[in-house]
Amino acid sequence: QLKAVIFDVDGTLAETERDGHRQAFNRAFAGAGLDWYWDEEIYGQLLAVSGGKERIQYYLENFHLQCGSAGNFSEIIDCLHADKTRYYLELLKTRIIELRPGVKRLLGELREQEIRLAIATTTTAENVTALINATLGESAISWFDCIAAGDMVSAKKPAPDIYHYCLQQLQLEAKDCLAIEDSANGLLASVGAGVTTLVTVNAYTVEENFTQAICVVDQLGEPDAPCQVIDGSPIK
Ligand code: XBP
Ligand code: MG
Repeated sequence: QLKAVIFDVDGTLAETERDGHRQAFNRAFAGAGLDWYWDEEIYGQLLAVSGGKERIQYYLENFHLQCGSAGNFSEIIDCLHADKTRYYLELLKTRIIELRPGVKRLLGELREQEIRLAIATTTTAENVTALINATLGESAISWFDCIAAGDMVSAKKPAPDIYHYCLQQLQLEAKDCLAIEDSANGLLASVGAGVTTLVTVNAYTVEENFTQAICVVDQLGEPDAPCQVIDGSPIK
């Protein structure tokens, strides 16, 4: 019997990447006097690297250090990422980022059935809280028994660590849970921890490989706009 549903955040609860995280990264770069700019296309490629700090590191090494050694940029990256988080939190206050279809409905139905809720995400806990507050109200964060986020583990998705951590916090076994993810990296993480996973794709992830998912849908669905089940084979 299902005891808990573990939700990813970015791309699953809400479309936070293109007009949220991406914009915040660009503001942090501009604020630091860097001429870096992540357009939608580059950002789509960079999403293959989960974790904002890891994404900046990858960009630096692959787009700016063609002939030199990577060196140790961790302090600069930490600073840029802290600025980026600040801008993202500001963005959530000023711009309305809505939950994806079916998310609020599903959370309510799971609560009614006393199925526990949890979060397993690569982004920071403060970003999760701000998104939940902005979309569901300040009391909604208490609906979640565990917020497993960001640097609580050292290896981010696609590593399974954040799911292992979440299961440990919930004191549940993988077989008692269902994960909901939007990306191949997320799916690798959840399946890697042995958690059966439903995938709800979005524009950035629709062509990825989801063959390990139990089911792939275009969105979580509302009674008047049901979800479509789609093929999760990679399009390349
Ligand atoms: C989300 C991410 C995050 C966000 C940015 O992946 O990869 O890096 O893009 O957040 P998932 P931070 O949905 O699989 O958790 O900059 O806070 O890392
Ligand atoms: Mg995601």
